[in-house]
Amino acid sequence: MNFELFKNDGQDPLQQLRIGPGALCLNEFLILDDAAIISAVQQVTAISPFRHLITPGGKKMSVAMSNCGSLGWVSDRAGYRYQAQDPLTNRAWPVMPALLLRLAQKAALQAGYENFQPNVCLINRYETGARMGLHQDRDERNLTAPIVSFSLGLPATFIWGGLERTGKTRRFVLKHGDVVVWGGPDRLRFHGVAPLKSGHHELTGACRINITFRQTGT
Ligand code: MD3
Ligand code: FE
Repeated sequence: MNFELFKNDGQDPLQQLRIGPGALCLNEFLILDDAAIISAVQQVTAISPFRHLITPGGKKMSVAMSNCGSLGWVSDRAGYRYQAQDPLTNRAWPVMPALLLRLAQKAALQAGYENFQPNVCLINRYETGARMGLHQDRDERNLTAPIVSFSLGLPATFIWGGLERTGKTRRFVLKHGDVVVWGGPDRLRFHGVAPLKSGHHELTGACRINITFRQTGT
């Protein structure tokens, strides 16, 4: 990640950057496990394939999604929600691969969150031009738990706003191997992702993969 206001000067041996009171970026945290993470994603999406969900407003999302864990995030004309069944297969979502759970918990711990037990793992695939408009993540019942996000493949410009939609935004780049842990007062910030620029990454090809780990009730 490259956050222009807080450039990492390389002096922090943990390569971590505080971007807000409750948000910490762990640069290249995933580098040693990147290939294993991508193969875990492929195992999940062989069972629950990537698909473009429909928003409640009837638009097809440009980001393709899948989930693993006991609940998955879905959207359709009826709204956004977490559910135990994949609507595409009518079966349970695949089990969260142990490697993904372990790395998400390790990152949360490093950011100071001791008992992170994510039951949702949302996997987003961005192809060229795919974007995510400014939104808040508030479908989770437990807003005290952080969200942990993994970025893999092509870089993306992340847009970080305030607690109101109209607030000032900042932009920074999320790169391959970066993890961001968002909690506390930063948990309800508006955020989005600018349209993905075309490119090639040796592990993911023309895509960016973002994985978010969440803890929620039903
Ligand atoms: C800041 N995904 O899936 S991850 C999402 O890169 C989502 O695919 C983006 O926003 C992506 O909902 C951003 C980073 C992230 C996730 C959750 C947050 C940042 C957040 C919740 C609160 C504040
Ligand atoms: Fe989000």
